[in-house]
Amino acid sequence: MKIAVVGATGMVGQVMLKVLEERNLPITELIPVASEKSVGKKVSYKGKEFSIVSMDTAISMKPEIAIFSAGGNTSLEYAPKFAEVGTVVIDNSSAWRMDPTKKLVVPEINASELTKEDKIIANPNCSTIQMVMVLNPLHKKYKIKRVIVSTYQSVSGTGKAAVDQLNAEIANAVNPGSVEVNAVYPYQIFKNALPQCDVFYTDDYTKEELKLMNEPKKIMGDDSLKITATAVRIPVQGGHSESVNVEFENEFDLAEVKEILANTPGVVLQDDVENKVYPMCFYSEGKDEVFVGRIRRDISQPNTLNCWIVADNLRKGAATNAVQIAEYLIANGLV
Ligand code: A2P
Ligand code: 11C
Repeated sequence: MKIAVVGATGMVGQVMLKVLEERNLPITELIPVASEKSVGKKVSYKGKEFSIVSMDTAISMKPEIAIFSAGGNTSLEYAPKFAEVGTVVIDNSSAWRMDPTKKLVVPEINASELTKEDKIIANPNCSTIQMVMVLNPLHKKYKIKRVIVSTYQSVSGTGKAAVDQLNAEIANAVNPGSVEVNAVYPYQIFKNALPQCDVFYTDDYTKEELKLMNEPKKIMGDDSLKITATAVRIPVQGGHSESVNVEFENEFDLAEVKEILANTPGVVLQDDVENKVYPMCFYSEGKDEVFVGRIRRDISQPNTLNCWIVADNLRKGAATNAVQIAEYLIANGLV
């Protein structure tokens, strides 16, 4: 199996290489791809060095699968070119997610929709993935009426430049003026919480909030879901956290909710307030699972609960989910 990783030098691309290695995919040839300026640079995989190649070289090598994380414009331009030579593209950008001709996949939820005809498959947004992993099993059992989500998102979701901004601001707090700050956010992020993730779009919602409001409907296959979101950037480096309020059509039993989540593959229940057990981004970093806790009734209205959902945004939120799609394609003979 020839697999190309497009954007192999980037934050998500680097994690993809790590996840591919850990999960031991049957790769006979790894093709790392990045922009022209990186051609010839080395990346490591399974203890060996691999040279970065250009897009055109990678296309000429006709990989069976190409996992993209190189930005939306790169995907729009190049994913169809890979598809034309028979490659199945798994794309981590937002470019194809809401295209009705493309599938938007979280393997635990809707991988069974995939067929041999799908040549460009979209990987959802990080904050969406962790939320639907928890919502989907509960929706099946109690039918969700409305969701109110507020996110607390790590700077790694914005990329390396944002991680550098946070670290520079921390260094300057200790030694003022010691490090140059190249700000990617409109304000300082250290000691701050920015109620803006990505750019403002329709009706004064940000692009990130609209992804949270629209992508779950497609993944869970239910347009009737009502979701409203507020996305906030906080000064943490790895792991997004979400406060989620869920109103159901039907009554639920709290113990049963916890049991359902404890038995959901890919979800880890961390819910024992007496012993101060609840999910935290600090501990989610480097893990592939989605963590859920603080599950409690919303006592202000019937059939409603609150919970706290945490995951590593670069892992299950991006690289791991994409690699799981590749695993599904391979296991089911779809490539
Ligand atoms: P490069 O390192 O050569 O710029 P991040 O999301 O961390 O910013 O990373 C983006 C990734 O996408 C990097 O690996 C980057 O490569 C790659 N990339 C950006 N533009 C292109 C392009 N036009 N063709 C191929 N790879 C690209
Ligand atoms: C963030 N969710 O944390 C974004 C990053 O659509 O894949 C990923 C953007 C996307 O800012």
